[in-house]
Amino acid sequence: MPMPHRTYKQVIKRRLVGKEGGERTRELRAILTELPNYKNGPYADLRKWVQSQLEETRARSRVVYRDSIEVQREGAAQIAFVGPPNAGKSSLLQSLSNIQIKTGDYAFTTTRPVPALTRIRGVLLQLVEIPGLIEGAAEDRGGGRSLLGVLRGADAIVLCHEASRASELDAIRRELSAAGIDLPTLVVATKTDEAPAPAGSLGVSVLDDSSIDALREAIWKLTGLIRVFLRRPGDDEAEPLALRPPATIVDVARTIHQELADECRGARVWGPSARFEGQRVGREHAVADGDTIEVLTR
Ligand SMILES: Nc1nc2c(ncn2[C@@H]2O[C@H](COP(=O)(O)OP(=O)(O)OP(=O)(O)O)[C@@H](O)[C@H]2O)c(=O)[nH]1
Ligand SMILES: [Mg+2]
Repeated sequence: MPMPHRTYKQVIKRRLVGKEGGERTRELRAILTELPNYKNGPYADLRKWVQSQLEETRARSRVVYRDSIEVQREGAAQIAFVGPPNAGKSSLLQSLSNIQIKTGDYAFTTTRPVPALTRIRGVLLQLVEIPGLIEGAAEDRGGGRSLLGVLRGADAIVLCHEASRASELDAIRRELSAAGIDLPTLVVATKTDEAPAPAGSLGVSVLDDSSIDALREAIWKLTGLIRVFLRRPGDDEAEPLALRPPATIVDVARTIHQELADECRGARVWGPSARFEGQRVGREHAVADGDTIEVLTR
């Protein structure tokens, strides 16, 4: 004898409290099999309600997944900040950009990847803090696998450790290599106001502006990008464009617009790759860091 439908709905709601994702889906499915299968009336409505909950839960799982892990790429390169919990990653991101991130004197203040935009040498770069990677990440401990997935999409890694705790990087390096992640890497020793940086690490302290400037420069080198300056007719301000070498005139044009790349018939070049100032070159001319370029079209 089924219980009154109103009571039944209360019971169902109670069974769902605190359940999300797969757990909630399983519970909802179980409820569907238990519900009397009437075509009409309050029990049919109840069944419809449970089914709508099932749909909603599925949709929500997809959204939560995307919100928490994926990072929309922006800027000319993506640099991941990786390190043990409490190493000072959020504090560095904050010093390098102007975003406000939660920092804290305890482990796992940051629980999902946090992107921050910064401009280095006039080029927009994206920095991403990866929450403290722990041992076993490659076997998905602590949701490590999706974090490693974010890392895999990055262009370079800044490995952070507290100046007095360089050995904490060993476990992280093992996880990275177990996951087959092999990116250009800069090792940074943090909190050098408390302890000196060991050899092989770039020492930084958020209390020392010049160390942050040095970090900026090191990050720029790490990206491997070159800059060319774009000159437009009638415009004296040349804006920097970042390119991954080797790059040609037509690559320069393409970073501005595909149409410009199609119409480009060469360029005039001033700077390191030009034999003389204002040299007229073809589409396939290789550009160099520091060139100023005026793209010529038909
Ligand atoms: N003395 C000193 N303390 C610092 C420095 N950088 C960070 N800290 C402190 O170290 C603690 C951890 O800093 P966070 O930036 O939150 O570290 P995190 O690596 O992002 O930590 P999780 O996100 O929890 O993994 C905070 O109490 C910071 O104030 C520094 O250069 N010098
Ligand atoms: Mg953090």
